[in-house]
Amino acid sequence: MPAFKTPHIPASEITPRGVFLDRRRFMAGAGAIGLAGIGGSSALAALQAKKSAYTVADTVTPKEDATTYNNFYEFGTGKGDPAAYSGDFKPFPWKIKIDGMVAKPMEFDVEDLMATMPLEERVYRFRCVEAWSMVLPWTGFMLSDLLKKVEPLGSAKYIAMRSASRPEEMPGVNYPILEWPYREGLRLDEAMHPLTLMAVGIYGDKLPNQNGAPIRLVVPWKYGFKSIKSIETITFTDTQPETSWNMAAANEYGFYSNVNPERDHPRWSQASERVLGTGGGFFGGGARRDTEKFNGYGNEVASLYAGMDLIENY
Ligand SMILES: Nc1nc2c(c(=O)[nH]1)N[C@H]1C(S)=C(S)[C@@H](COP(=O)(O)O)O[C@H]1N2
Ligand SMILES: [Mo]
Repeated sequence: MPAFKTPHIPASEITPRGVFLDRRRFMAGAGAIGLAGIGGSSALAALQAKKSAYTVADTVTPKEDATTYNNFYEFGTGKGDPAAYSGDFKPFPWKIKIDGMVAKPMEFDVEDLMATMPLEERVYRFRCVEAWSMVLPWTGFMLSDLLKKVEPLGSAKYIAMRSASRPEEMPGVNYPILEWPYREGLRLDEAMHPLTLMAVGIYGDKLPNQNGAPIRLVVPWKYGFKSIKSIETITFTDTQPETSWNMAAANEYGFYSNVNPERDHPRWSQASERVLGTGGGFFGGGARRDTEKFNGYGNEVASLYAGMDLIENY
């Protein structure tokens, strides 16, 4: 990636909410994201985002790879299926409903959110549990900024999220591959963490259907399956929510699913990963790199798990 000058970022944006950032890593990448903007598409005007200090210096994965090699089982289990079979999916108009243990249950129109929420562009590392990884420029807002609007009750401890399930538009949900609708959850402190992003775009443009249009979660220190796509409902609860992958194979996929090179998947090592779009090779090929604990975000999130056994709580 060519070297670009790092843009001036006001001090107020460098440590949002007083959270400590590894500036060496995050700042070095802040310039690179300008690249997506310069070559940007016309839809960029619809997604006005400021550059975020929550940006890693890693080389961004080519768009071609990130939009054609996907997991989105509602459209099939093959890596090429989501791009091939999501053409009938209609991401707009879209409502997202937030309810459960809150003072003000609300429903939001996603195009309104795109126009009114403080959008940021953030380059994040993303690590799939299948031991491949990528680096994507997301456009989105902090989930905490949305959750605060519904005034969560003090008794709420988790959020449960559900994707759309539309047999007419999503061929995969006609087969019992997973529990539909796809469901995921987070502990409330994880959900409120400033790194937890609600994404509405990638590469400066709206999300392609295969990447979770029109709105999906991104939790960069957890395995990719926690980052639920095409979200319809968020429900506050006081009990740990069920998750589709845990229901499918509880000994393989836990609730926390923090990236952890020390805890192998029962069927493969998690010590290293294939970086999509690097090192030549074929469809989905890529050079290997060592996997970092919390996917490299330990400075920001390790304190959430102080005192927890992360081998037991996988
Ligand atoms: N609704 C839904 N969300 C999902 C999935 C899915 O099958 N259905 N797959 C997950 C997995 S395993 C990964 S690795 C990421 C892939 O996101 P990407 O297409 O942006 O790479 O989406 C996650 N979110
Ligand atoms: Mo994944």
